[in-house]
Amino acid sequence: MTGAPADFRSDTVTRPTPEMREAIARAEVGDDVFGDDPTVRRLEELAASTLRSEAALFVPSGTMGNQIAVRVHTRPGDEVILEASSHSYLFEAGGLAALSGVQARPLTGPGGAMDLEEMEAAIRTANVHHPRTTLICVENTHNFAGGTVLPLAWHRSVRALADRRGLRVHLDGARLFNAAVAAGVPARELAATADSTMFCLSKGLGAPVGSMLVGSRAFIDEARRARKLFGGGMRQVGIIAAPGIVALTRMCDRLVEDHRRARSLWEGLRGLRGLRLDAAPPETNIVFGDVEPPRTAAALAAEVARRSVLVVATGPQRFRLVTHYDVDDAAVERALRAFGEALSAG
Ligand code: TLP
Repeated sequence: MTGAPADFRSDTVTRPTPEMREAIARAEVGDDVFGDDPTVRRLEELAASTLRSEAALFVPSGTMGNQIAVRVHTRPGDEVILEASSHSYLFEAGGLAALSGVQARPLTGPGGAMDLEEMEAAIRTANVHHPRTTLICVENTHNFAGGTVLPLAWHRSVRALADRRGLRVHLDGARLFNAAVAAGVPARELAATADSTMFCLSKGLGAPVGSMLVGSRAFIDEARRARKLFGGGMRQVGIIAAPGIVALTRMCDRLVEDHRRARSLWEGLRGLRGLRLDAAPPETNIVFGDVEPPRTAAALAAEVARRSVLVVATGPQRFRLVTHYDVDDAAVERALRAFGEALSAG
């Protein structure tokens, strides 16, 4: 690892573990569009049984998983309630409008947990002028709220509201297992509150590619069609499903280490003059901070990059660090040193 930068830009940057590379080499494959890839089938069964759902679908990315879910749950012209800083709203290239022809109704809430009363008030009434509200999208952990964990009780209240008003719920659980491990709640309990759940293999779980979409058999049958429509039907894809199986069976419990390291980063960074860190410590593996002007986050990121530490600027002052399998305690130390030097260097 000497010479390699300590890369805190995202937990998407992890390289496959030796065990994953071995699984890739050994994977049995077939044409998955024909349903012939035994490794993909194993992964889909594993994902479905882990979340106690009827069925699952392997998709190339979290973005595609979310967008397929929206496509299946809605019709063009519908309105989707979602959080104003959610990934589906901010970072999926306008997919809601472009791919499903729906409009977003963004709401806010502390830590990414939309207010239940506001949510209920936002549901459209039967009126020829109105779009139909058909879907609520929720995100846990919530990335841009700071990797926050949304409580199971909140998810259950969203479920109850959706049932009362005849809406569907999609859970963007890109980091579902981070939420589960941090809250001490089985991931299946969170997923049980949604009609569909997407989780990523390629983030904290360390797989090189891929996400899972999980739900009822009927939902997954439709999702499989939408995946084809979006160009995500893949062929001998067992070679990338195989590391996903390793990810799901071996990499969940160790996420507590990432959370511990994120906390160390937060503790170290908040002691540095010129930075403002959130008052509450990170609940999972994401740390956000602001650099005081006139410095900019981009300039700070460039300064620490010169010291072989990579972070992203997410706003003029705001920056983000994410811990993962490929950053150890020494990388955390290195990051703290790099920030300290960068801030004192003028
Ligand atoms: N998040 C990425 C960036 O796109 C911001 C990151 O580095 O955090 N849902 C959530 C909550 C996500 O954070 C992400 C990726 C996705 C969906 C999309 O997953 P991919 O990158 O597989 O399309």
